[in-house]
Parts: sequence; C-alpha cells; structure tokens
Amino acid sequence: MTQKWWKEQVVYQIYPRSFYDANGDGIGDLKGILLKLDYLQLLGIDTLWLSPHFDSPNDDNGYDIRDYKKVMEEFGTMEDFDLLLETCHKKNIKLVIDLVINHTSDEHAWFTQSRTSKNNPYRDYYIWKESKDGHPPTNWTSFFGGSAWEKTTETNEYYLHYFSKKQPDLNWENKKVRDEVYALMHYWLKKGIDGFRMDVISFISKDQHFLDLTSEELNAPENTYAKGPKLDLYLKEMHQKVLSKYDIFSVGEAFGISREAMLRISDETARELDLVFLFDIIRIGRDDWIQNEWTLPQLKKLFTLQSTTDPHHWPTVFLNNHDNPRSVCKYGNHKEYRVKSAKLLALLTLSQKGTPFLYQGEEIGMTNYPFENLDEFDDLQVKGSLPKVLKNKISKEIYLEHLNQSSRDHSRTVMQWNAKSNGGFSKSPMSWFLINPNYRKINVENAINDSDSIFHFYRKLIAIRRQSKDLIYADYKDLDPDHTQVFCYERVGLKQTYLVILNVSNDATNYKIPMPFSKSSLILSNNLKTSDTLKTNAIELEPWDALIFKIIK
Ligand code: ISL
Ligand code: CA
Repeated sequence: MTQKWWKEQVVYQIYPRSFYDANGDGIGDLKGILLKLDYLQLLGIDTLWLSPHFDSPNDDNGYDIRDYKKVMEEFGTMEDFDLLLETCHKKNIKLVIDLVINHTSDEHAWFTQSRTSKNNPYRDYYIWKESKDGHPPTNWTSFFGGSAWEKTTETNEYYLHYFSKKQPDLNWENKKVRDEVYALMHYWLKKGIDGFRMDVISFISKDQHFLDLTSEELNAPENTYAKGPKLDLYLKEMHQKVLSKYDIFSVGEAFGISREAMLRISDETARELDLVFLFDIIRIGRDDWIQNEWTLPQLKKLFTLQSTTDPHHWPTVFLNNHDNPRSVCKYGNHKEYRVKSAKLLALLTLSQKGTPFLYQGEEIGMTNYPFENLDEFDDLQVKGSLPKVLKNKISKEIYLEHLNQSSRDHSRTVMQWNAKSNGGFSKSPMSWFLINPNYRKINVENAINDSDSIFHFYRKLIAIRRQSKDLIYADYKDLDPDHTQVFCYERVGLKQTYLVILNVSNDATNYKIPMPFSKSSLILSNNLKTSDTLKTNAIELEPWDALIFKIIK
C-alpha cells in the first residue's frame, strides 16, 4: 500500500452558497469561507473541497458553468479566490475545486456559438442530432425530468443534456473539447490548487450509436450513461497531459458506475484517477426520489465491498454531501438520539478504511429541513421530476413525504453559526435559501461551547487519525456481518489492532464481541459510562453506543 498525503487527509466539502455570507447580500461567498478558516482549523480538517465557484447563471447552483476562468459574481472576485487559496496554504489546508466538464451552461460562449448554425466552428463542441420521425433522437431521459434532448429553433436539431436543458453535454469525442478542458485545468493548477473533484466524470464518454435505452435501463439511466466506451481512454489522456504533472489528487464523482469500473479507474497502476466516489452507501435504499427501507447487514456489506480492495485501490468514505439528505436523519435517529447517533456516524466515517469526506454542518449534527409544501424547494430536480411523479399517479403529498427523506435541498439550507437571526449566516434579513428552525439549538457557537458536543467528538476523532497512520492504513474486517443491530469491525494495522463497536439501534443489548482478545484499552466512546477496558467479551451496549478500542489479541 503506497502512502500518499491524500490517503491520510480528512476532506471537508463546502457548498459556498450556503456556508457564510461576508458581504450581507444573503448569499454565501469566498470571503465568508476565508473568515471561517480558523473554525475549520479548530475542527482539524486538512483539505477543503469547494462546490463550483465559477461564473454561472445558477440554474443548478453552479453546476452549470458559464465561464471556467471567472469567479461567480455573487461569490466574489478572482482576488478573493487567490487570497483564500493563499490563506489555506498558510494554514496547511489544501484546496480542491469542483470540475464540471461533462457539461457547461447553455450560456457558455462555446454553446451560444455552437447553437447558431451547423457549420459554426463550435458546433461539434456539443452533441447535436436530427429528430427521428419528429421525436427526440433517442428515448434518453434527463435526471432533472423529461427528455435528455432539447430542440433548438436555429437549426431544428436537438442537443443532448443529461441534466437540465441549461446544461448541454460537451462532446468529448472532439479533441478540441478535450484540449480546452485540459487547458482550463492547467489554468487552475498553475494557481496552486491541490486537486479536482470531477463532476459526473463517469458520463463524459457517450456510445456513438445513440441507441434507445430498454425499459429496464430507463429505470436507472445512470448505469448505462456511465458505460461510455472511451472513459478510460479520456482519463488516461487527462492523466498524462495534466494530472501527472502536479502533486495533486483527483476524485471522480462516478454516478452510476459499477464497482468493477471503479476498481479499473482508480487502480493506481491504471494512472487515471486517484479516488472515485461510489454511491452505493449514500444512496442505499434509494429509487430515484423514493427512500425505501434497508437493513444494517445490507449497509455493512457495502462497506466491506468498498474497503477490502487490493493494495492498488483506496476508498472514499462519506455519508453526506450537497446532493443527499443529512446523515443523522438517514442513518441515525435525529429525534430521540440526535447527538449520540451523530457521534456514532462520526466514528463510523472516521474509523473506516479510506479517505473521509465530511460535508458542512455534519460536524454539528445538522438535520433535514421540515418542508411543508413543494414550493419551498429550490432544487430544480424537485420541480423537474413532478410531471413524472404525477404521471405515475403519485400524489403531491406522497411526493413531499418522500422528498422530506431524500431531497438534495436538506443539505443546502444555510449553515447554522449561532442563535442570532439567520443563524449568523448573514446580516441580510433574507438569505438565498431556508434556515432550519432548529438553528437556535443546533449551531457552531453552542457546539464549540459544549465540550461534549458532536463537534468536539469529530475534532477528537480527526486528531486520533492524524496521530495514527497505523489506523489510517490498517486492513478492514467486519467481525459480525449478519448482526442486525451492531456494527463490529476491526482495523488491523502494522503496529496495532483497533476494534470498533457501534450499536446502530434504539435498543440496548448485551453484545458478545465475536473475537478473542487478551487486552483492551478504550480510545474514545460516545458514552461516558464506558469502562476503559473490556472485562470479558460481553459488553452492555446502550442505544447508539459507539466505541473504539486498541486491543491485543
Ligand atoms: O440527483 C442526485 C441526488 O439524489 C445525484 O444523483 C446527482 O444528480 C448525481 O450524483 C450527479 O451529481 C452531480 O452532477 C449534477 C449536479 O446537480 C450535482 O449537484 C452534482 O453533484 C449535475 O452537474
Ligand atoms: Ca454574500
């Protein structure tokens, strides 16, 4: 297992729009992040990943880029970005940016040119097709509702967009597109950024036959879209022409990708990407906007699948991001055991094998928002999916019920800094989006002032990881995969073995640790009554107990 700095780091994802508003216009900005770097340093994270900060009409909150070399006006200026990068580096914090190169905004100069005529020099920067007997070229669907094809009046042809019609897909078959992308990557790398998170990188290659999807494929188009024939070719070229020239890391957001493809792409001998986000865990039980039941053994199996890879692979571990609901609501119990279950999830995330990615607000146990009607949502995916919901004879009430468990907007409500108006996010009376009504109780100020808070539990765990490379690189083994309420695993390092016991349930239990050991010493627990050593193999676990021990077998 080769040791790399990006395997040892803890990454914190910031959604700049909702993080902190420094200039009082109700919208988060880069200056706001700068002002909160001390807070992030107190938490102990090593790397920041910013969701897109580029110029954008914000149809999809920045995932629709209009100019890759310009900072979004609402977020500030290029000087603000340069100062943020410089200050991060002074504080030994690395800065990774979000590269959205599967598509651009329809307001990008390349597209405003491309759409004008069939022989415009930018025509082949995008994917244009004639209609088929008056219908879109294929039956492909967009993730934001409707067809993945949009007809334009200038040339009567359709262009492809896997996401909104304001996010036309780039044509990676065109070498000019690839060279433009590599040039813009060099532009940011030359500034000294420390890597890229690559948005839906799994989709950049398209099967040039443009065949209709079968009805089964239409249920989860992402699995087909992620099977483009030239993905590895493009990633190897990108690695050779750009990534290999800097001491950086790359993480591919590989929506729809299979585990096999993940192993192929993130194999360090393949020289493509360093890390890949797999979505199996964070979307467990998900069927589009529906959140179905799932069991702990099913979840444990997914952790084993991603953690027991060979020495050429390194997993990512995350239970939150800007596209998914808050983990304490999905995996924990935010009603009766919010603090305790959030700490359990912190221990799970930070003691697994792989690079942990935290998302703003999870460190203080922020929860889903109590939406009361569909008009309150900002996410275009909510409105975009409504026609399909109604066509499937689902009522708006049921749709709302599911969205209250699955919507992306739960993670886009503004960060809760203190109990003042707007939770201290902004001095403006109105913010761009909602704030959770529980901000008076759940906020950074209260968290820092409470030594037993979720925040300090994260801070201690991050410090434990930092002091122990042995834990970071240790092998992973689930010791009780079939147990329905306890998650018990070991991490076997070169010097030390670690035992993690998580009671992922509302029920107390007397748990028999399925592994003999002679000595144990408690490293951290979310239950102050936990004894420092395990007397026998049997341990009384209270609801949501989370413990990590050093043991000697
Ligand atoms: O829809 C989702 C959440 O349930 C995810 O499937 C998400 O759309 C998918 O993972 C792709 O996400 C990325 O690309 C989108 C953008 O809307 C997301 O915010 C981004 O993370 C298009 O750029
Ligand atoms: Ca602002």
